Amino acid sequence: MSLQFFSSPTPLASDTAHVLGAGLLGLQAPAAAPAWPLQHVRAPLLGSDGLSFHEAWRVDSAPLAGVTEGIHWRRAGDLLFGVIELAEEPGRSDLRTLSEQAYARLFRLLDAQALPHLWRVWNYMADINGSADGLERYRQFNLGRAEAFLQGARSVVGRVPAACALGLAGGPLSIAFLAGPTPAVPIENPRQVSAYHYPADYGPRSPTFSRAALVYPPGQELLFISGTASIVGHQSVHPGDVVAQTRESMDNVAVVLDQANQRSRSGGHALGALSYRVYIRHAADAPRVQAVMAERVGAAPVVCVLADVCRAELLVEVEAQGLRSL
Ligand code: 3EB
Repeated sequence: MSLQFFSSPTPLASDTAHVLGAGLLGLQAPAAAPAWPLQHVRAPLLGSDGLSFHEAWRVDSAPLAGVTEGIHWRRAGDLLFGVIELAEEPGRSDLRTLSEQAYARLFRLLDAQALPHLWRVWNYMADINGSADGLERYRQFNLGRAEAFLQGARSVVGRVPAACALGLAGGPLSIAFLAGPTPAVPIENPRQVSAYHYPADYGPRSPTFSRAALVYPPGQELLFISGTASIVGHQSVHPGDVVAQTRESMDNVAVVLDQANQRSRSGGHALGALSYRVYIRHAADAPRVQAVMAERVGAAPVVCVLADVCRAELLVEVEAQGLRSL
């Protein structure tokens, strides 16, 4: 069983039987409802000609598929990819409760599939910096997520998945995940306080993610670098300066990569051999962000999308992944 990652500005050629799951970035809706779990990130692409960008995880055996408690999933061997989208109904649901429900369902699925270990989670929600009942919506999300981790008998510190959490202009709470049979090897950043140890000034529950994770599909090593922003210690730095924030984010990515490579069993991942997704708060900043990215990662693929980072003063966030054989 081997896993492959494909990305392209055009729809992927239709070897549909072997798609484990996919992501679609851009405002354009998918042409037809796909047979595989798809996370549609409804955000404008920045600085590219196309309207959408397609990413897919492919496997070399036919996956099992199902829909369990609203989670669309596919499983190949011991790899499980799934997507859950929950709409917020005004007056009937709050983001904290919805987040808790989404993660509770997810953990029930993982337990039922006997693949208990979350490796990587992609979280998107509307109006992430908005407030409801006096609490920022991102902080409500953190409350619900942490409660579900605890309810699901998962640790909220240490062995936690790599993740990102971004705001979009609208749409449901959308959570995609990759899970497997073995624990992810969590990687932290010595320049940053671990997010799960952020002090209470950032919300009543700290975010539940690691700075990166090394995970092991059979014969392979997959590195996920979580959403990485201009944070040193626990503080946001370079407010208002998108170029300095992008450089600081990439300094953090480089340190996380170095930490991961100290534990790598594949010979190590190179900065220029990863695939990058960059979230930019203001569309007008895209050219300056892209110039810094080119300076730091050369010709490596970088997809930029318009999205809100989880602290109002943060203008940019970078995530990356790399796959190597063992
Ligand atoms: C940070 O370092 C920036 O809540 O899952 C990055 C990656 C961020 C993941 C999450 C949040 C999350 O705190 C924000």
